[in-house]
Amino acid sequence: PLDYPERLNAAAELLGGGKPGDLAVVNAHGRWTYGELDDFSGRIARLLVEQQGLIPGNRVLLRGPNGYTLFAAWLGVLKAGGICVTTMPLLRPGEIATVIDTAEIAHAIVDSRFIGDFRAGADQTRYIKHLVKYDGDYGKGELETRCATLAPLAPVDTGRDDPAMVAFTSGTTGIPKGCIQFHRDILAPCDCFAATYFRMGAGDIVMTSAPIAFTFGLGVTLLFPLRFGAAAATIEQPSAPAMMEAMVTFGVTHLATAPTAYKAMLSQPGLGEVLKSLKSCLSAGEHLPKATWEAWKEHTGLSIVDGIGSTEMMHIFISESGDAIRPGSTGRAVPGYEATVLDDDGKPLAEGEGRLAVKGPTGCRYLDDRRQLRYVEHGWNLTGDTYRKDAEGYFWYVARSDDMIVSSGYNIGAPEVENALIGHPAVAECAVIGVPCPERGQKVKAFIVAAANVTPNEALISELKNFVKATIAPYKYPREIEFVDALPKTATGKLRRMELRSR
Ligand code: 3SK
Repeated sequence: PLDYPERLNAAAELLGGGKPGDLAVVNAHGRWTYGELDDFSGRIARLLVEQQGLIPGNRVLLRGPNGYTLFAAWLGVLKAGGICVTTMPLLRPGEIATVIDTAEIAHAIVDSRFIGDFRAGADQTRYIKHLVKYDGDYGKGELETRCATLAPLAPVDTGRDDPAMVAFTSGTTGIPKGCIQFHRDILAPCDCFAATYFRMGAGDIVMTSAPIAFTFGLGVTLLFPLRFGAAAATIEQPSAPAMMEAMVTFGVTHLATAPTAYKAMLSQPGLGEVLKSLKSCLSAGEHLPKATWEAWKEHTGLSIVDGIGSTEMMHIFISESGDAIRPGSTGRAVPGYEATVLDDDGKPLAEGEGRLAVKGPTGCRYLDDRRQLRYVEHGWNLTGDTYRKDAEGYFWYVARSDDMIVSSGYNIGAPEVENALIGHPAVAECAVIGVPCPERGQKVKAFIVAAANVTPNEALISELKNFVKATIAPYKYPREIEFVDALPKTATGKLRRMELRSR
């Protein structure tokens, strides 16, 4: 399936996934077909080319919540031969300025509700020359008005190895890195991962909490539905109750969200209604605890497909589905990918614990960033995760490589303690770090967001410590527990462990 033709425009290819009259996007503001999405994206492409002088290879910044107009703009940029740089709606002016400077972006299409931070960021740089605003999916913004009299532009004849997008990843620390993805990289996750583990077709409706600025969200809500003729139901404020309400309204069949959302939905009323249409569940972005997988299975009968991906690799490269799932394991290498663990000398291990390394049809290409030299070694992409590979090729998450706590000579993976804690009903979310300790070098500390209606007190702290001791090796229990209202997270929902460490 990856033998793509040399001349390839991913937008044209994706829009060919459904019939013109088929539903492509639905939300609280309307319903749009493949034909309408094709037409509007073609007009946007013409606006960029004929009114703004965009030439192939120029970058276009997109900014707004998931919705029909943002999706049309994304496809329009690709049709015009441009390169999409979609920014997280939550980015602040300084971060927007870094993205504009790094990718040297002259064009921007921005939801007017997010214009303030954009302007403040753009004013710190000298690149932006053209800005068009739109008003969410209300359909009456400047973008729609300017496109109204334009004829759709036929997709530019791009090559499969031409850059189509730059996805910025801030990671959990550090300065953002831009990951360049070619037109073929946009199709690869559809044909490798989704075709195998998250299959969908005409009549199916997908929902996610992830914005398309995060390649996980891009894949599940735009690329996969279009590639396979399905539709996306979008929401702007994806809390667990809002997602559940929208899932019932739109008859969502496929859900892709983070482990914490699955856990949160379990304690919401109305899960039964959601299950009338839901048939497939995917989790990524964070390690999926075994306890959450099991609780979801018990309450819904559905097996969550877990997966690990990265912005550098474009999408998920280890996963498993159906009866082949081993709860607690992320799965095996996705068809088309090779995955292994490397020992301290960089040698692949047949089995055992080491640094996760992966190669396949997609891979890391940082935009002008020497950190490339650390991400790719001897052809392997090093994701920064420590995993254990078993004899049957299943990968078991241990920790981010820097999440290992060394206490009294014991190596303790922070996620292992988190997995234990999250199994307790009083815990809504938790994060574990190592803090300096004169006797042990480091000791395990847990930050906990209590479940609704739970009052943190000393008795609960003792109960949680005993619960962990009874669940995993007792030396791993958190010697210190602090209750917090919320955990610090990145825009893609990943825990900012560094921020907790520096508290
Ligand atoms: O965080 C992940 O696991 C992920 C999954 C899919 C695509 C991108 C990312 C970062």
